Amino acid sequence: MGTVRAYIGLGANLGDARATLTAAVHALAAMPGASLAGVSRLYVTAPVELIDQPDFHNAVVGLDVPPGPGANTGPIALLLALKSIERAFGRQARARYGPRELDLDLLLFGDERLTVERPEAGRSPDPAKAWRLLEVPHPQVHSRLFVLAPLADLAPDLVPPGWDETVDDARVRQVSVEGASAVRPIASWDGASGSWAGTEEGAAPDS
Ligand code: PH2
Ligand code: MG
Ligand code: MG
Repeated sequence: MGTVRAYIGLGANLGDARATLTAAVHALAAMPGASLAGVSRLYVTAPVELIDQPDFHNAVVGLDVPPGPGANTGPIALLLALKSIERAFGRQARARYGPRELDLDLLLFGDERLTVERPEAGRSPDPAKAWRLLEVPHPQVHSRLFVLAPLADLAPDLVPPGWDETVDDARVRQVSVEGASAVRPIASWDGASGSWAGTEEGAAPDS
């Protein structure tokens, strides 16, 4: 039946963010029917929108999933699965853009473009933002270096549906807006150990 390549944005800035994101990669890989297609480098990133909060750790995961739509397949089912992983990792309801234990955002779902009402279980626990629609591609991918940089590690030449440039061209443009120091790669994914290899001082040398 084939699969669809989805991209998931991972972020955390509370607790042991690196350990949380590592465990989240394993939780994504363990989803029924899903297989891990790639893991970006791990980045330490300056907070955007709400600046007065700790730095984030961010990464992007490529996941091959059944295309759907079925009872447990397709973009809505994937969104619900992401929300349930967030809850399993202790995600609490907090201010929009504020600190979080784990944020999993559905960035891209193959070539699909959709804008739909979120099913009940996919809504934010915060009533002030529960109305938000699910949009794929995620509307903020294009203007956030903390997403573009890790996404460009995996798919630099991809032109997401509705865009007129590649992921890497968008990344370069956004570097000129935010400055190169806004996102700092600190480690590369090591499939053999199932973790990012590298220290907070810098990424492991390419090998
Ligand atoms: N997430 C936000 C708001 N601001 N800043 C960075 N650097 N990384 C994030 O993941 C992030 C953010 C809301 O989801
Ligand atoms: Mg987010
Ligand atoms: Mg989110």
